[in-house]
Amino acid sequence: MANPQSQEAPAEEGPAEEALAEGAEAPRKIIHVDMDAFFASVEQRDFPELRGQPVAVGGAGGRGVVAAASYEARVFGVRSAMPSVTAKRLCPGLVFRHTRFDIYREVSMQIREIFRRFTDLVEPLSLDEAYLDVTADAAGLGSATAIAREIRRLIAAETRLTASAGVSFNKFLAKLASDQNKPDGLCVIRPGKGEAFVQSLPVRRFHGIGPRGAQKMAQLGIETGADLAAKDPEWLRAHFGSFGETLWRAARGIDHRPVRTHRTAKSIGGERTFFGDLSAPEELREALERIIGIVWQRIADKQARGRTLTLKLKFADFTLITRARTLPRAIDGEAEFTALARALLDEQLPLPMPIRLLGLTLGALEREEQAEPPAPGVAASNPSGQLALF
Ligand code: DCP
Ligand code: MG
Repeated sequence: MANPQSQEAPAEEGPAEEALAEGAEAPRKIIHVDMDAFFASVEQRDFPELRGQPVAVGGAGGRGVVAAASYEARVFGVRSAMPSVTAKRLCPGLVFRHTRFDIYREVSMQIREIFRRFTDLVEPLSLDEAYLDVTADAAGLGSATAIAREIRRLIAAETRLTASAGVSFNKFLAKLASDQNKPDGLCVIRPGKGEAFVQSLPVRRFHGIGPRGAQKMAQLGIETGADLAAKDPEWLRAHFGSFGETLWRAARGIDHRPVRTHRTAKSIGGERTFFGDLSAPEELREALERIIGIVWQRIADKQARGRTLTLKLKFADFTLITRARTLPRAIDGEAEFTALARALLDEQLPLPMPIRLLGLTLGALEREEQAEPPAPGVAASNPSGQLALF
């Protein structure tokens, strides 16, 4: 990121207040499934000469970055988002492949179809991962763990790729669990064990806390979930604003967010909190472009269509404004979405004061099944319907 003072905070998406009151709902059974070294594994599957080799998928050129690294490449320290030149230096034998998005999308559809054999409550996070609410156990397998085992078996059989799965009673823990025994792993965090599990982990493992977020936390003396749990809510709010509440809950393994399908979502959005406030127009525009990328990816993943685009700005003094534009029809593709988002921001410039948060939400979504009653486990009265990243 250009300005080290405005590093992305542990980005939050959707208001923390969205969470329902503790104990308001019956316990859920959630599975998080995440494909192993996804793009790289697809390449190794389709090109047998790549098997056992350190493989990076992405741009090999001067400014290219690694999108995915095979586990053989990770031994050398090669990672996603690393400049390809760095990767090549770490691993001189690294084989680069170009991305083949059409194939990855195909596999993504295949795994989603497998998920839907077990539940309608599937929330894809990206091409290679999804949350499933299997509380209802529609297939009658008896436990969420049994369902996760069966899903992993079917993915291996039908795609010849491996996936890791995490099973727990909320999304936050299920996602941590899927990462725990990667690759080709399964991890179950049972009720009563969430808090201890979270507290044993470094905070950089938490979804929503990126490398820079972790760095900022380290400067504040927070390395692990236990360090985070030791901080009181006021301290967290003082340092992280409204995200502090989410952190407080995360440190205790608490997460009330329901699994949201595209049918149950009323809006799709994303927002970013900055550690340093932003004010320069070029910084703001750069930050907006990143949010556009993240939010559009989510919209595309869910194949959602909507008419209203809302820009959200939180100023340094915590005042919040939203500015929306509604079209008579659904926003038509990424280019129109991007143009509308840029126009909404440009209309606000110059800002009266720096901002600490920038967000975009697509609302007035077209419903796939208009008359569908709320799905089990989804709060019908939830006012926001926003997805949450963390
Ligand atoms: N991806 C990307 N750019 C990134 C991160 C990921 O293009 N910065 C793509 C390539 C990955 C896919 O998304 O293969 C899935 O991302 P994951 O974070 O799940 O990473 P992998 O599936 O590659 O590895 P892991 O086994 O850790 O899940
Ligand atoms: Mg993955």
